[in-house]
Amino acid sequence: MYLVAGLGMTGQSVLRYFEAQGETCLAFDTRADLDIGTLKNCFPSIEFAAGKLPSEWIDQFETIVLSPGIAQAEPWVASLRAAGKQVIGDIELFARAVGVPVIAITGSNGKSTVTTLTGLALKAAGYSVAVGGNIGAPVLDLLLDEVEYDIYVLELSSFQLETTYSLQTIAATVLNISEDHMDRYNELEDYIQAKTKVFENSELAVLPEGFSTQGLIHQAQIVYFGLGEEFVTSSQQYGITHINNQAWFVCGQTPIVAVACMALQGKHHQLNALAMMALCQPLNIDFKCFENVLSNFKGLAHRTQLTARFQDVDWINDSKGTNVGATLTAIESLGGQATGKLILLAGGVGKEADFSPLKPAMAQFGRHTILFGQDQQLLADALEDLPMTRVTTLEQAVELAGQLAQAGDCVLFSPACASFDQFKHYAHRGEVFGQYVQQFIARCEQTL
Ligand code: UMA
Ligand code: ADP
Repeated sequence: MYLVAGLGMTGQSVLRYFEAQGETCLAFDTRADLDIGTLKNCFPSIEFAAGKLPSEWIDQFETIVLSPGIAQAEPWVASLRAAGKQVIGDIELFARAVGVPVIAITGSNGKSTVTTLTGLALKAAGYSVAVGGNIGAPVLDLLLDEVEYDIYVLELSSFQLETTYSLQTIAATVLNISEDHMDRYNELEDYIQAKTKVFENSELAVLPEGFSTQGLIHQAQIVYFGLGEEFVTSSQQYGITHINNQAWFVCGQTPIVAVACMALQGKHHQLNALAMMALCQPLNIDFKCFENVLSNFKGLAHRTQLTARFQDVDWINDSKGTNVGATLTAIESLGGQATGKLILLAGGVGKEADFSPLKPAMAQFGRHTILFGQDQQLLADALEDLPMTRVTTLEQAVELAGQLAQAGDCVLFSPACASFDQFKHYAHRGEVFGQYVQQFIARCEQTL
């Protein structure tokens, strides 16, 4: 018997899957205040518990299906493991059941963008594609879909990979590594190890330029992607080369698509495009599919998205900037474009990050930083001596940004933190930001 631990999106998808398989399980969530009444109505044959794991359950299950939001280091999980219980995740259950090719994408930043681009390119090539995982749709729900998919494209977090053992992929990537989730990992090395698990049973490893292959011994094949000058020397490398004064995405000597066709701007998106093309290599799809997708894809919501342009000030929603690496990318790419300066709105749950890399970037491109939320003190310490103001709420931050912004400036909402102190999730935070911006603009227009 299984214990399904964690009853968020993942846990509930596991319950649906087990129900469909006729598999019995117990269901538990650590949050004592979780409304399990509704769940009991949906799954009348399953026993539920919230808060503390009932001790009489312990002899009844052999395997825990652990949600990604619960750390294996939690004392109750660690003691059950020590007592011989197996711990797996939803991706492991998926891996044991899936019968068609899988492409897996992880990394600190760009996962959702590359996952989406890859899914779109394969669809353009005529495949029936399921896209899911950390990006949103739990993988077991995809397995239960009535559609017979040809291929799955999965975004996987380090949390999901920690409890995955037998996923086989035709291609997998770790797009990049920068510090994240240091509240869950003792050292950066542990986070990297979780991420590189994605390569364990992969036929093709797609690696960023310079990525250490130490420990990656199982690959049949490795290809690299990168933007370094002179980087591309063989067909193992995806990069950019100038042909007749025009920049082209290439694989070795082979031109794939002109860089200028991309709707998305910024070097990070060029890397995302290269990773996507390399991941599709095993399918050998027509290059026109890449051109079609790259020229039409304008980016996902809450990722450096233009929310409003008012009085020559751009308001950018980068609520998905939930770690320092993402926010740094946003500052550098938007700071380079703006005719004025940046006003950065940041704060939330800091996940024990080192915020110091933000300081030189804000010193170069910033006019002011406005800090809100739980861990603003840590950000304030890291940005010491730069112009900044601390407020409590995002609403106050938006209001102040509006007062400080000058023509040509860009107000960048890229919190570098998780959202859970004041919002349901990053998407909720981004929507609320948009509402405050619209309210601010409406008030200004009334007084004009
Ligand atoms: N929680 C408890 N006790 C429990 C269960 C959960 O306190 O018993 C808390 C967790 O600590 C966490 C929250 O509840 O704060 C949600 O955890 P969960 O494991 O129930 O999460 P799900 O709703 O199943 O959503 C997860 C991913 N979330 C996490 O890994 C935290 C979603 O990614 C993913 O879309 C979904 O599975 C489907 O695969 C979100 C995320 O924030 C976008 N991911 C992190 C990130 O991208 O940085 C890893
Ligand atoms: P993830 O799913 O890994 O969080 P997203 O595609 O959702 O990644 O992008 C999140 C944020 O990370 C974006 O708003 C952008 O600022 C930044 N980003 C996107 N691609 C990259 C990349 N290749 N390198 C660094 N930062 C990136």
